[in-house]
Amino acid sequence: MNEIRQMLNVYFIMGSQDCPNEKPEEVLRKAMAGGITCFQFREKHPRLHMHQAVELGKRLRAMCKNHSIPFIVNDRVDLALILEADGVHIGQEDLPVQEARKLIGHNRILGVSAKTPAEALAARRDGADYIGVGPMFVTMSKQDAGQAIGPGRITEIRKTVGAEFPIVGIGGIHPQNAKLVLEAGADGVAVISAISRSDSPKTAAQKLKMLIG
Ligand code: TZP
Ligand code: MG
Repeated sequence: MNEIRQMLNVYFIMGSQDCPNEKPEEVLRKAMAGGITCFQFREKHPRLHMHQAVELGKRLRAMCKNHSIPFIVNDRVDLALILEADGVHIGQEDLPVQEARKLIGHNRILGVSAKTPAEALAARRDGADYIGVGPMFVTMSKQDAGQAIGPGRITEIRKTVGAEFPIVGIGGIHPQNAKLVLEAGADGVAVISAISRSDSPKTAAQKLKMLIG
């Protein structure tokens, strides 16, 4: 449990759609130099074919392996298995948590998005290793993220699932507001644009890392 809570400290999420100026490999290289503790491959580019996603995923996966950074795949259990990922992260509209667990087994990490205490409890009951709660703030990186729910929701969910259960906040988080999410009870912050669209992905990651107590 503690290992997963640490892994969530600075959780960088990215796909080719999040990298307008540079290759994803280059952005990930810089983010790793800045000290990210976990990476999620979240490929949503409308024009990228699945076989291209596999090729990109293989390159990013290899980079994470070389740096001992856990590599998590968003949404797709098949892609996670193909890439020999360390885990998969699913939302409320994806596979049922128990079914995803059956497919990935017990040696891979399972993350689940939860917006409410009820969703958080169900995710924990059905086998999630951690939950992602958000959007904390307004986000430009996910069209259907819904309204910001604010760090207060983390405090509420923390009370419901207990002090030990791993929780990461997500959505509109950057170095200037991350402290609010951590103080609310999150073990870490998950970010896309704060790193991927930064002039210096490395500095952005470093700044987030410095906030972790
Ligand atoms: N899930 C909830 S908000 C979000 C996801 C994937 C997007 C987070 O991106 P950003 O750029 O850190 O706001
Ligand atoms: Mg999803």
